[in-house]
Amino acid sequence: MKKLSIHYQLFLTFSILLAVFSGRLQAGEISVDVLDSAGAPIENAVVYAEPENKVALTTAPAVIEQRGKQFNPLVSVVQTGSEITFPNFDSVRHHVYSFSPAKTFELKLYAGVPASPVKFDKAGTVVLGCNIHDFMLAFIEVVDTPYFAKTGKTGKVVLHDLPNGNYTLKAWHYALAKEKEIFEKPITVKGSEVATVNLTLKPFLIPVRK
Ligand SMILES: [Cu+2]
Repeated sequence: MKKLSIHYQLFLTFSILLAVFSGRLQAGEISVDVLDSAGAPIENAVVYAEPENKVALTTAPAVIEQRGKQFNPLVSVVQTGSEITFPNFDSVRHHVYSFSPAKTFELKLYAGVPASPVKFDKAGTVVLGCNIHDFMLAFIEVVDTPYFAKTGKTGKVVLHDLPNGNYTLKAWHYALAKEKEIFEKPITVKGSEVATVNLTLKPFLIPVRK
C-alpha cells in the first residue's frame, strides 16, 4: 500500500508539472512594430490584442498627476473598470474634466489629492482637459483586454502571456489622421508572433504650458 501511494504521489507530481509546462507552451506573445507612413517609429501608441473568447480583466489602480500645469503621463492605457486618481502637485488649483462619450466627468477646482478616484467603466478614448488651463491635455485609452502596451521612442512593444488562439490586434494614437479609424487586424497566436502596425498620423502639436 505504501509503495502504491508513493507511486501515486509521483504520478500526481508528474501530472501537475506536465500541466504547468504545457500551459507555458500554450502561452504566446506578439512583437509589434508601430510605424508611421514614412516608416518612422511612433511613440505613445496604444497597442492591444482583443481575444476572440472573452477573458477576465484584472483592473489595477492608475495615477495621472498634474505637475507644472501638465498632465503626466500624456497617454495612459487601462483595462475597463479601472480606477484612476488625479493628484495635483501644483500650488494652483486644477479643474479636470472630460466630455468624451467613454467617460464624461469633472473634478471641480481642487488642490491636492481628490477624495475618490474616477472609475473608467467603458472601453474607448477619454480626452482630458483642465477648465482653468486650456493647454493641459492628456489621453486615456480604456481597453477590454488584459493584453496591451504603450510604445516608447522605438515604436516597439511586446504583448506577453497570450493564450493560443485568435485575436484582433488593435492600435490607437491621439494623432490618428482619421480619429475614429483605429488600426485593426486579425491575428492567430500559436507561439511568438510578429506584426507591423502602420498608422497615418496628422500633424498634432501637444500644447505647451504657458
Ligand atoms: Cu489646470
